[in-house]
Amino acid sequence: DNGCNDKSRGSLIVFEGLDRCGKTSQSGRLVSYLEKKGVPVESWRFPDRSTSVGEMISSYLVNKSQLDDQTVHLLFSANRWEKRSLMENKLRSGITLVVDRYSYSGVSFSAAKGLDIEWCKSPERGLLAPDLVVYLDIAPEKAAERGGYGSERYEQLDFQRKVAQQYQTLRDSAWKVIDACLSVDSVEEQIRESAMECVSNCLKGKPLFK
Ligand code: DGP
Ligand code: NA
Ligand code: NA
Repeated sequence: DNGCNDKSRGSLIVFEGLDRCGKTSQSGRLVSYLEKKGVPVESWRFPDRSTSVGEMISSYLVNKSQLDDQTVHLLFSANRWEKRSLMENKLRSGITLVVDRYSYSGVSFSAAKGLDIEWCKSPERGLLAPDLVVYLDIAPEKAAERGGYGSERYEQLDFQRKVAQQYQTLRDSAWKVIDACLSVDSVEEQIRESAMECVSNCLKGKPLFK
């Protein structure tokens, strides 16, 4: 692969944000919308708890196992790596992937624990770069009020505050930051607009690799 691809392809659209920011429901709504528009699309999420690496992550998240911070960081990353070639094949075959969490979660959640951010970024290098990152922006306090957190390891206000700070250092030109406290319909409308623009650029042959 020479990294030069001018053929039309699917888009890699990633949703990021704090726990309870509304990502999961908004990404679902976007997938339904794109389907209605006739865009070939699949809904994905990370961590993908269905693989054996994903099972280790899941057991850690529900506090059934203990792993040190570096180890779990590398497992989350491995969980993305094990899907990399499948993702590339889908994108090249014209399928748009709407992904709930990706490398930005990987870096933010681990750096929030105090791990060195450059160390956190390194295993993510070489994964596919998203065409669009929808960041659903919400104050940690507001997210915590939304029906409360579940019982998973990271769902605590103090920790989510640190995650929010880390996310801010990762913004790049692919990011579309949306105020998650606007009405559900207004958030959805903004996401639709950015996503349709993204899909059309990829159909025009935006390169898969930067
Ligand atoms: P979710 O299934 O989207 O609710 O994610 C489960 C939890 O794991 C959530 O608190 C976010 C966190 N998380 C997601 N991806 C990563 C990652 O790559 N690294 C770390 N450390 N945490 C992650
Ligand atoms: Na969660
Ligand atoms: Na979620």
